[in-house]
Amino acid sequence: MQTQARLIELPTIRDERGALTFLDEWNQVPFEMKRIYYLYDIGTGSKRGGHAHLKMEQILIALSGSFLVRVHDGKKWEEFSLSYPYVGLYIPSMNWREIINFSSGSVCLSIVSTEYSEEDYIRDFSLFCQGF
Ligand code: T46
Repeated sequence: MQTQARLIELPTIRDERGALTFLDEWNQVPFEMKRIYYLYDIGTGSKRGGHAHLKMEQILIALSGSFLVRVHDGKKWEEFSLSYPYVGLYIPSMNWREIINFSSGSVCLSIVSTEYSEEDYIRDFSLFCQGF
């Protein structure tokens, strides 16, 4: 299991009609894909996330616009600026994430490894830092 958040450049085919980017399991996505969701119509100054997941692994992609993802692995913060639809941010389980600085009209795609379960969320940062 990988424990570090990292950017993944996604394969992209460009021609005179435009660009097509794809992801497939195990090549670009290091987990079995179970669910997707996306954030949009995000108000200026909004913050999303603010939690860690016990089991869920994730890839975030800025399909449109840009935003900043702050990730804490239990010891330190790391920041990732997402603004290209051909770059994904892989976030392993047990990493805190906060998503801020959304540009107007931005769309954040999330591809994840688990079904939705509130029990998978750790929403208390100090508990998270204690190793939960
Ligand atoms: C994450 C960031 C990037 C559902 O009912 N089903 C779902 O699959 C999801 C993801 C959410 N919900 C409900 C739970 C809440 O009542 O939608 C509502 C908003 O969810 P939340 O406050 O968790 O939204 P964000 O943007 O803070 O976090 C979400 C994901 O929950 C989280 O996994 O990494 O997007």
